[in-house]
Amino acid sequence: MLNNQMQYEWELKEFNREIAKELALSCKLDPLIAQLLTIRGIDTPDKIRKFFKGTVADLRDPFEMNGMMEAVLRIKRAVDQNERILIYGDYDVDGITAIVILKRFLEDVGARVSYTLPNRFQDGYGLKISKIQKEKEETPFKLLITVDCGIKAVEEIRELKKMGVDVIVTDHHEPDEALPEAVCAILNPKVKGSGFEDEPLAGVGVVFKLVQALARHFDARAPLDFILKIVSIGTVADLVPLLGENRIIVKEGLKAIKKTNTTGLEAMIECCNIDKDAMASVDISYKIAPRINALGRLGDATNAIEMFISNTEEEAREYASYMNRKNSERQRLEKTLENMVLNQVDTENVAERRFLLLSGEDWHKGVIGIVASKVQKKYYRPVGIVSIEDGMAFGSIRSIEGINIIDALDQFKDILESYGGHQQAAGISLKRENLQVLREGLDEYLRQNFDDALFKPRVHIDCEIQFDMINDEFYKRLKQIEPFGIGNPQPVFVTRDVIIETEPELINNRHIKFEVSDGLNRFEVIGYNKAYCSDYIQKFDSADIVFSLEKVRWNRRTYFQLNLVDLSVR
Ligand SMILES: [Mn+2]
Repeated sequence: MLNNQMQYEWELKEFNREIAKELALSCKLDPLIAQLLTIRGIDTPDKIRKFFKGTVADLRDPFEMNGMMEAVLRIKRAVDQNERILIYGDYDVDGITAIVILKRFLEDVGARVSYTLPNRFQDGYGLKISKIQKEKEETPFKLLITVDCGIKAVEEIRELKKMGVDVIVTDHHEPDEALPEAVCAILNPKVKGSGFEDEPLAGVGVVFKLVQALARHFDARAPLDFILKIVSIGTVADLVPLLGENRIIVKEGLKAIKKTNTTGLEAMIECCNIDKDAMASVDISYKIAPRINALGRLGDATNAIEMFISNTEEEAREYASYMNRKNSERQRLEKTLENMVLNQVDTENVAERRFLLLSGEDWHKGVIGIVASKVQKKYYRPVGIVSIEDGMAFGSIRSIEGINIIDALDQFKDILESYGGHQQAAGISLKRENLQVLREGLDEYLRQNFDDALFKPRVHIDCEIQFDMINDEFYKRLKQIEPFGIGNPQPVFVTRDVIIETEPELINNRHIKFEVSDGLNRFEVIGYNKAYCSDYIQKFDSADIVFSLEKVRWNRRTYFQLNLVDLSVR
């Protein structure tokens, strides 16, 4: 268990001082901003220009992606010959938004197109032949385009070929050694030689490149504003690094959201209570994404697609409020499962284990992933939550920084029926009788191959600052490096030896609020979900404090607030 006093190991991020100094001079940057950028790998004048000034014009030529021309030509043929196209997607935000933009664009250029996506409970993740077969009987099609899935569907794609279906795979998941054969094209930045290995695009980002290429080839004007809005939502929700193309996409997408109205999106923003003019990437990750994902988690994600493409406000509002209801239902299910899981953890000797595997009969598969994340955060080690149904185990694993869970699962290929995903999050299925082997085996594997220090949660601190540096000018500069997300996190600061001016006040029994100062400058500190630190803080008069900075507007007053990350007494 973590001790209450210091939640994290503090680690001051390292950076090359010489480079930062040079950049500050040559690009006329505030030294602190130059430092933050160097830490984030934005360490040449060209990278800095693109970081601040990058626009759609700086996006790379989509035809540099391997397979792009083949994909475009096959789609062109389908449109010319009036063949029906089926888009096959996924039930998460990434998959949904990918369907939305591809469908919209293809329809605009006159294609006959329909879409389908698996049901988490009936079909599970990825290409499912039975689903496609049914679709084909209802509305025959010759070309299938996968979005946000398909890279591992070697068998299924072979089967489709036999059925006379041509396949274009667009995906961003880690490929196996064997790629699907006899496909028209594979678009996936993670495939060796893709030409886009250094761009960590989301599934919807890959589709965006395809749409860019199609627009050029068809000489059509893509509805760029609409597309960027949708792509930015999928990109932020899928937790890919917000650097390079992704940064441009999200920045421009957020700008477009503020500038113009899109029926479906307005309804979504309204039902999330988002202040549109101040909308930021965090609104997508904390408000929009969970609501859209709730649909897929509870069954049918089609409603989200229909919301995004709905034409009337009334219709869009109905979809949005349905989504809100589903989200509440999801929260309830999540809480119930979380309690069951934590009870099970209590019976374990957590400190002794490197891998936690919790399982139960018929646990709700839609929420096992979120609960796995929560348990991972609490105990800070890879966590698997598994639902057992008819002798089969279906699970979701969340890893920690520095441990690639896909590599780890590779060691257990023999006992896994299927597995896949990303370095930090994976899905698995296996026979129930093999659960114990995985549980002990993975624990042992992590013990053998990874340093103990990895299993201590750490906070990465960008730099030390003094309270007298915090002012409007400073804040304005910080805002310029938004949008924050993976790869470009919100800056975290440490200030040493501050005076704790007031006792922590509890808010809703979950959060705390208190004031600190350096003797001259006084600030309010808010500790979200840090009520448990209250007694500890009370005992001291001064401390080192780790925080991120926020400017809040409250009752016509604006002031700086320190969002507490951690605190330590000297
Ligand atoms: Mn994805």
